[in-house]
Amino acid sequence: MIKGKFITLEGGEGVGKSTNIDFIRAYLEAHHIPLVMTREPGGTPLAEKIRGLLLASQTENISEQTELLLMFAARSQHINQVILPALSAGKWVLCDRFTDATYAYQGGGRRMDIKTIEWLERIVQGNLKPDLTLLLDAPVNIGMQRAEQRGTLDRFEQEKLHFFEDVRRAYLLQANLNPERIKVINANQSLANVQQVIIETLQRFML
Ligand code: Z5A
Repeated sequence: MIKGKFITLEGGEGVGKSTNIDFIRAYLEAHHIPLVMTREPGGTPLAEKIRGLLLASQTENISEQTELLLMFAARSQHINQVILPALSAGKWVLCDRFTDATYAYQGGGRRMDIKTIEWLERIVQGNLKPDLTLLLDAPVNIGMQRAEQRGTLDRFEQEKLHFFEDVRRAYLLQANLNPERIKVINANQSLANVQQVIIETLQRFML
């Protein structure tokens, strides 16, 4: 039986997920909420190995279908080993990316069939969906500039501008389709302002 709450943080390249997830964790912990913080792809030793395979630049071409199946393989392990046990124990789960990223990157960026993604989502997740998703949104060039300042680019980060434009469009479509769950936050403003909106959103969610 699920007792905890499941919150996910989403957004394109360099929009500030890593920066803000620590902020959200601190906010929830200050409210004495028992919390597990995790990420996708990854979150268990096996799923982290799959993440390594997915992010590393490979000499062998990874087909789109392989990429999609690896995302869901990692997710299946993560859900069963970490997310469901934590939620059942009454903990909240705060996750850096989840299935909305699959709709955005594999569906939008790679243009894979959405029905296939929906089908895998049903198999792997059953009824599990986040209770709240914070979608950090910024123009692609802003996020790319921020991310590039960090140096080496992973396999996804080497994609071209139009790929990230498609990812952003797909994320915003997901938000339009799920307005109750997905809250879009303008990440193209000062960090202080972004975090003020995050607090307001969390306060409404916790009422
Ligand atoms: N992926 C997928 O394809 N399908 C899936 O189903 C899933 C994932 C789950 C790994 O994700 C890749 O997996 C991801 C999609 C794919 N690839 N990409 N691209 P990840 O979460 O590890 O990777 P990421 O997108 O590369 O995250 P990121 O680049 O680390 O971005 P970020 O965490 O959103 O940004 P950040 O590190 O917090 O911020 C970047 C810089 O901007 C940093 O210097 C900050 O100090 C600065 N910053 C942040 N906010 C601001 C504001 N408001 N103003 C100014 N500067 C700021």
